[in-house]
Amino acid sequence: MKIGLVGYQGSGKSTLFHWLTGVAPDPAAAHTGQSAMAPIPDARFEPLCQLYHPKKITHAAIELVDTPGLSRTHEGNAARMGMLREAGCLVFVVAAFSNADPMAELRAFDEDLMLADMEILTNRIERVEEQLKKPLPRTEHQQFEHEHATLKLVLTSLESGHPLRESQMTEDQRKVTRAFRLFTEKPRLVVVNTADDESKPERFAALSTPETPMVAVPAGLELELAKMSAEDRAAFVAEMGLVLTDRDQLIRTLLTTSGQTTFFTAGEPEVRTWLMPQGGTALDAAGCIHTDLARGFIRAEVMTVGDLIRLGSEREVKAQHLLRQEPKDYMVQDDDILLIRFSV
Ligand SMILES: Nc1nc2c(ncn2[C@@H]2O[C@H](COP(=O)(O)OP(=O)(O)OP(=O)(O)O)[C@@H](O)[C@H]2O)c(=O)[nH]1
Ligand SMILES: [Mg+2]
Repeated sequence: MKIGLVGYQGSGKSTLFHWLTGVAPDPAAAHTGQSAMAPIPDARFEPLCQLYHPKKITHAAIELVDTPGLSRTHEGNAARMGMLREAGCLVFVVAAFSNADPMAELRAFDEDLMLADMEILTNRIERVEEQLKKPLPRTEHQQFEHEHATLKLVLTSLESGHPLRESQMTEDQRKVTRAFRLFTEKPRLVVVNTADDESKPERFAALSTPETPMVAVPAGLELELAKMSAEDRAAFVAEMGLVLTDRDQLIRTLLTTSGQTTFFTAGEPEVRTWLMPQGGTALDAAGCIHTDLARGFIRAEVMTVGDLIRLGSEREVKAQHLLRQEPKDYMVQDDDILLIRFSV
């Protein structure tokens, strides 16, 4: 899933992208957007590697997209919106440096996205209404009626300020809306890009809501610090009395906000995490590794990292009957180490 860094021009999206992925954005690609992967840090690798001494370590990675900034005057935004729609999760980057008003910026940006959604819905509703006037086979007519009712519902709720991700919709209704890739349906996180000398980042707390978490980061400063050698950085941080932002924590927040999670596979050849949607099954996990594993799935052998580290060896985990045999529909947990048994 693509996680889009979105916001108005100059809010610090490219700076944040550079810091999180370690990839410097190419200015020539600024108008089309560009993507890079950010490996997901995980403290559990270290004890696992001490057990397995693997030849190879592989971190699952989230995909971040540095999107072109929207214009505050709306000029040329239609084309940029199309790029933003491709993201499955939105990170609102809001400037809070050089006298910017982050609350006003966030409200205005959110409103721009809502208006764009409303326009799509209104246009589609008009088209469907035209169809409904025509003589159509019964099932087709019913389908249009269902679409019409659903889109009307969503539009009404948007107009009254209730975004789609907060509303209780049936799976049937979601099927209708999914095709439009509405902004209001995407999970989101707010990143407040603070000034280097911001002393009270907690004053931005009002920018978060229960369903939209907020993180305050001096992205420009963090990027500069990340470019320094570890020694210089430590000296600089001590001298200036800075508190570094936990980049690892932010990447993990992006992982969960985007509705994704990871699981482990472990052995002497490789210790590895894999990306999968939250709530995925053992069969989904097998498919993440290789389609052959899903096709020939027999069962998953599962132990937790916690048990393995505590007991010190796979043999001891087995002896304590903590190695489980799980079927296709087993719901994979974040601490699971999976071994997929399959036939070819
Ligand atoms: N003071 C300060 N300036 C910043 C910070 N982050 C970015 N800037 C400055 O803001 C300007 C824009 O930063 P970018 O990261 O390119 O912003 P952007 O959101 O990618 O901009 P567009 O791609 O044009 O939409 C640059 O001149 C940065 O130096 C920050 O944390 N503090
Ligand atoms: Mg940029």
